[in-house]
Amino acid sequence: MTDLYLSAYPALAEQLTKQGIDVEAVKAKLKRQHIETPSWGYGNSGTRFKVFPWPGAARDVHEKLADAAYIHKLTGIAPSVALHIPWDKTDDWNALKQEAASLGVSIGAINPNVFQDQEYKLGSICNPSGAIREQALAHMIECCEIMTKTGSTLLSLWFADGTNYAGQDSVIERKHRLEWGLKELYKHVPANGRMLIEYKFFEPAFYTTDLPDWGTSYAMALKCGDRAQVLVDTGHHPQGTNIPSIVSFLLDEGRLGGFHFNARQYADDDLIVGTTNPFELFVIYHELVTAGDKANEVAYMIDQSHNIEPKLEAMLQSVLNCQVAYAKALIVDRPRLLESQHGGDVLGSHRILTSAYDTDVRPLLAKVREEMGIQPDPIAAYRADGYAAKIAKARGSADGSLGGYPG
Ligand code: AFD
Ligand code: MN
Ligand code: MN
Repeated sequence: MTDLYLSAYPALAEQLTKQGIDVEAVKAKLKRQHIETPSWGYGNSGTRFKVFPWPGAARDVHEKLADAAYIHKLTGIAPSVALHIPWDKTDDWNALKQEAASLGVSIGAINPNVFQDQEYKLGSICNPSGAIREQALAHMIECCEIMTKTGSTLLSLWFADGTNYAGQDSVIERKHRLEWGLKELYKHVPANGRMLIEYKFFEPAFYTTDLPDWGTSYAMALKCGDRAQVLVDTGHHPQGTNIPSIVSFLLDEGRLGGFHFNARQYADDDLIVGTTNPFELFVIYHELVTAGDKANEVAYMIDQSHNIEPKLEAMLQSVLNCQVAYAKALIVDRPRLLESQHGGDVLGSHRILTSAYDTDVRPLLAKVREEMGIQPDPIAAYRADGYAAKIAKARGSADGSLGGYPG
């Protein structure tokens, strides 16, 4: 297949050039793509019902870094790894930073965990107890210190806060507590760092959620300051929500901080990126490319926990699906699209977009990888080499979740 894709490249390049696309510029952009993988995607995790131990799943932060480095080696575009605290806590952050660098990756977003301790049963910074709110804040401030020690520039916040029953707590008071907590925390974010506020419309709370949607995250970000932005997790919306339009609004306002990519069919399913929603993923990337420089700082992160599928292959596929979507977005004929839009041509405009989506970009990506000095077909390379078998043998099947989402 690899040869087939590479040999199809000249014809594709010629066709794109005829359409006015600067193929060399497209390739240069593809080589600079950066998708961050999550440490928690490499450890065991499960559903609410069961953790199925995966042979070779990473058992500690060192093994997670090694696996992330392996995905980067195969793809060339996954050079950083997000950490979850305290799951990935270590005594020596400098040593961990060096260890990552020696593996060819860097430490990406720091994710505080204010949902797993017993105290957080009624929430973290929105908890009715002032002492628990302070405890949550102190943990997140510690995460800001970890950012400085690891060289991370992103604090990525997600709260499990909400209520299950009408009248359970004062929604207004919870809003005030949220605002207090975020503003206090913002003071501690390193000067070169950003604070990303994630939202999710339900779960684990089922009646109200304190940060249910992008509008709430956006409003909170405005109250905090310029370096507070919204994080869009593609799995966190009600059915039918138009995510690309949220993306374009936030981009234009300078408040799109980053993504947690995954796919969902029903709720927050955390499936491989682009498996249920390839067109949506493409349109998201189209909005990003269209926004030009306004998208420069956006952080592209994967947020998935694979429970029944091979973890490394699933992560690899996710990175590759982002690459395909980006490549297709880069070959949209934007000048012609704009002209068509201004002329009010409804279907003509739509077709200009779908014509890029319908293009088989696999030859282009094979060429890009060849030029980057990596295997043109990363899935074939993964299946042919012995890394997964080697770690399965060395690590075995551990019990429990070990730094991932428990069942
Ligand atoms: C939870 C949330 C969310 C968040 C993650 C971070 O659903 O996706 O990003 O925790 O800890 O899974
Ligand atoms: Mn997420
Ligand atoms: Mn989620």
